[in-house]
Amino acid sequence: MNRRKFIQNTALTSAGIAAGVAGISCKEVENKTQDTEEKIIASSSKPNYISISTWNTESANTASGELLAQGKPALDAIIEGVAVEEANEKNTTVGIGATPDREGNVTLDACVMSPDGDYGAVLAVENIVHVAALARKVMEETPHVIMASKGAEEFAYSQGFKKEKLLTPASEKAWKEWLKTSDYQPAINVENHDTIGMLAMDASGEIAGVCTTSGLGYKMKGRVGDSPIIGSGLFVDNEVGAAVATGMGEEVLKTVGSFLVVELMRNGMSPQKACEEAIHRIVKRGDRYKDFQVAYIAMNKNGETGNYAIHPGFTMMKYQDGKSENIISDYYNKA
Ligand code: SD4
Repeated sequence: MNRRKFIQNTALTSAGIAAGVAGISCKEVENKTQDTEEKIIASSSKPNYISISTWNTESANTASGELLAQGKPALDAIIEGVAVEEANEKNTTVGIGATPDREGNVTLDACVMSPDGDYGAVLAVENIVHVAALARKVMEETPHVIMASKGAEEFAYSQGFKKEKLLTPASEKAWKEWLKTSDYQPAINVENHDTIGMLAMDASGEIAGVCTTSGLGYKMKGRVGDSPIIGSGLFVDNEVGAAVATGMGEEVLKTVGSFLVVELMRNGMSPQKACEEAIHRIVKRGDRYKDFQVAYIAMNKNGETGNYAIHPGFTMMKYQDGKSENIISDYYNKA
């Protein structure tokens, strides 16, 4: 018996019994059966593979999605996917060309989590473009999970990473312009690009996640945000799902946001509801949310996804079964 037939027969039998008990007609039974069948099929329509990422990061997410389509593991797909934007000089929030700290140093943060629940991160690294790949090296080639600053940079060279100048003429010019006022007020949405958080489920159903960023533009020297911190910027539990954050890292850290989203999904919430609840945890801490943006994206083991932000302007890229779309996120601040 094929699956559709099985679902139909199962639904018919239960609906028939229910009709006998409730005293309703055969036609009504048939209609109810169709409803039930559609609901069962909808809830079990898991994508073959899926990649989602924060903001309008189409090139990175499509690169990941296409690798998944070729049957590549989720972990490889996301690292190669974000590498596309890390190498893009025009992207001012990741890799080469990223906005520096207020002293002109470009320092990058990244982390990765595997389907096995392993994790690796690098904090405040200079001169290395592909910090997501470096975080993977920390995870796979060292007994540690986090490496910071100079030590992480030296480890990168030992692994064959090249030394590169991350401050481009354009980012240097923008920094010098900023120095004229030195006004540190992170914009609610940094237009077009931002931290790239990416989650993927491969054809075997395995989930992995990554986050790569230069953090907040013109931050204090040494400042590290949520992005490379397990449970805050990113969390993956291959039995449940995964979540990743973007926006004001200080606020995500205080609520351990990505872990919270995954735990809410573990307790039965959809990815969408879980993202909404994690945002509510932030906004209920007081009116300060009016001045900063935070957004989450999430996926569960069934390939269902969710996204939610404090303010309008956030979008999520989704590549699923050969199709790429940019989804405009719902948000809390409708005032
Ligand atoms: C941070 N969460 O360093 C990052 C920055 C970011 O949108 O995502 N900005 O706080």
